[in-house]
Amino acid sequence: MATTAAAVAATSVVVLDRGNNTTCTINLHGATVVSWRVNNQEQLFVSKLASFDGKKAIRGGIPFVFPQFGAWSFGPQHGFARITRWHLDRAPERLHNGDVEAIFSLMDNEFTRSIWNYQFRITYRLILREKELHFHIGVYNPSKDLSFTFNMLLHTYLKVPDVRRCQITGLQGCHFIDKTREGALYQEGREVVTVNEWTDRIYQHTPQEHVITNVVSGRKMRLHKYNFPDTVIWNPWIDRSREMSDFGDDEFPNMLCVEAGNVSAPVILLPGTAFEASQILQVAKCPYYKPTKDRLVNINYNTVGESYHSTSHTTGSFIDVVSEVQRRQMPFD
Ligand code: TA6
Repeated sequence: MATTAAAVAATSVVVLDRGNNTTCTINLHGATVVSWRVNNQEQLFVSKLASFDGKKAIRGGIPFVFPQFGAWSFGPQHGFARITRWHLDRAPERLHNGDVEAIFSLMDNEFTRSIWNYQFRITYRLILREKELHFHIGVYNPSKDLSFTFNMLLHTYLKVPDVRRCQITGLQGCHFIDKTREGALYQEGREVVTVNEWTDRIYQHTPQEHVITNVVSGRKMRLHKYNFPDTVIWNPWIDRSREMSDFGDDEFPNMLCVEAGNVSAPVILLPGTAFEASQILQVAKCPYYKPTKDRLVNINYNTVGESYHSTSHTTGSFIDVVSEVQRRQMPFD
């Protein structure tokens, strides 16, 4: 019996449910996070005109950009990962501390090799916590002799009551490529960045943390990133909105893209090596929510910081500790 589109659609959705109306929904089409609800409050924007046909990228949520950011002469804009069906490696599982985890993966296949003839394996681990969503990504090059280079980015669409009231920290002094001004390079002078017009900027070498104010219900969203050196800020405003068939002309005030990624310089992955990157999104009350002591009780920051070295990590920062904790709790792959 042919599998109906509805059946495919039905089996394309994976839900992490932590209870207390805190859930995260992932569509296997692109492993796109299409919903993150914290105490029944949706944190992510998905266009009412978004397509779920299993072909087009989903307009909203958190599309996974790989192996190309932006226009691509060999393949689709923003790469093929967001328009390919991913595999569910580990179904949602409740961890001992009440968090819920699931693991997704994408490997090269006939379609991807027809565009980009490299072997690869991506593992995408999502952990749903009380007020946080954790993203741990590993890219592995199983080849014996071929290196490859790639961009990777989490194209996060935050849901906001009014984008004009949002402020983004952590960009002051950073250089940025302004795609609204022919890709010219500028330096950010503002302590907090606001969005009051078409904005499409690739900020380079940004710090590990951004706080975005006035997201859902006036809260702050804390974005912590690791091994994602760049931050893209995007809002299409009215003119670009009209150019997108899967985006309502009146929707731009209610979304803001803050995207952690490897964009300005591609990652080079040698044969037999792996690359890791992480992001934590945290719904912060004002002042922001601090992880409860019990989560880190047996962890001596210094020991972890000191003992944990690898080519691509610096020691001692919050994210390292968290990644290290989880790596020790649950081996990466
Ligand atoms: O990440 C910002 C951006 O690259 C913008 O230039 C804009 O094109 C946006 O992505 C959406 O791209 P898409 O291919 O999803 O229409």
